[in-house]
Amino acid sequence: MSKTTVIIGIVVLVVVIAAIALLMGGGQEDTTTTQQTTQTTQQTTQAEAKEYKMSIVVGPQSPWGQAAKMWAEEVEKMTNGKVKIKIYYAGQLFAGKQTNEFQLLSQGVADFAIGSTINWSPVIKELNLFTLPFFFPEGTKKGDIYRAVDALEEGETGKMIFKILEEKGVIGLAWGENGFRQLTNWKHPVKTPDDLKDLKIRVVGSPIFIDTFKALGADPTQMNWGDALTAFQQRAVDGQENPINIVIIPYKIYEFHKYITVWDYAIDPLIFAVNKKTWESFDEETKKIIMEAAKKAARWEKAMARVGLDDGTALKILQEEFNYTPNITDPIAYLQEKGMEFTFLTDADREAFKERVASVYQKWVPIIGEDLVKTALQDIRNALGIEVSIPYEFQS
Ligand code: X2X
Repeated sequence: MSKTTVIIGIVVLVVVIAAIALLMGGGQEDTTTTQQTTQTTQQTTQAEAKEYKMSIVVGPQSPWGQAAKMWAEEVEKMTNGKVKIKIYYAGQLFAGKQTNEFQLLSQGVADFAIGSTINWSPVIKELNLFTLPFFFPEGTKKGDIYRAVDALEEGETGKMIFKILEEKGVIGLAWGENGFRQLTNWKHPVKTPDDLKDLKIRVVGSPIFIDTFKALGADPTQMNWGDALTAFQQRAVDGQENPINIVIIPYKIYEFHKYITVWDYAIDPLIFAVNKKTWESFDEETKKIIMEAAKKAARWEKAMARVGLDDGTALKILQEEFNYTPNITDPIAYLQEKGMEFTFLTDADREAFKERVASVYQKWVPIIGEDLVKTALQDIRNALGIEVSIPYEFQS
């Protein structure tokens, strides 16, 4: 070994020891400085092109998920890439627990969401209005029940609800639709309340569902959507309830359940919404773009929820306004081809179910608020000229 080699060896050793010492303590200040620099750089980049988060409970196979994409893409395009929105499908932002979505949105963990009123109803009690069982009347002609829903959303009721959301830090921009929820099961047809007796039904984690299905004589069990398909497949439950176009078809529920009852017992509107602080951070022009894009995507999505189930209005909207014809325009025939057996309820059949749920009205109308329920009845009266009777006596 030459003298030079030894000297080089010592120098290397000293450098290594110094480096270790630096890492173990002496260098802490330097590391912090580096972290701070990185953070500042990140903040600057974010300010230039901030990426916003949008929460969706279902996946992109549903028109509900597709509307999210439509909304986000339109906003990005119209703002020239200034507002980028990343979509978190299938409940990724709240680890599957769908009733947490509203809190995450109001806290700004999510900036945007297309939320189901059911999933938000444990926090916003007024949203249980839509799940009062058999509240919406079929009316006298096909499509009336949808006109009743629109009347509420576009009328006083909708205004009151958006005001309540705003007080909780969320701005509602447009109404979409999951749809009227229909019952499916693998065991047998359901036409009367007695047919529910031996059925274990998966319901969402919103308490009014447990009350309703108990009142109807079924055995309800709460489950997140993320766990539901496995439960259907393994027959851990016998049935479930969800809308035809937005959930039953995209999630191929016909692979698990043969029987479907079209009973229109509850509507599940979707709300295109934004966190209030995020909203206020936008300039007027950007707000206008986001609002218009929400309205457009919601109009498409709502028509998708109704196509083939209403009086033909939805298909007309899709074709005339969006130049779009969906693959399935007759969802009932489609599900029949897949082997499903349909039971349609008459008004009299629905009444028999409605009589069983008086206790649900006794408990839930005061929680929802008598004023809001009265306003909803008034909105329906204005639109359809129908007096809806509910199994409840108003106190005030
Ligand atoms: O969980 C459900 O049933 C679903 C997908 O319809 C909702 O998110 C309310």
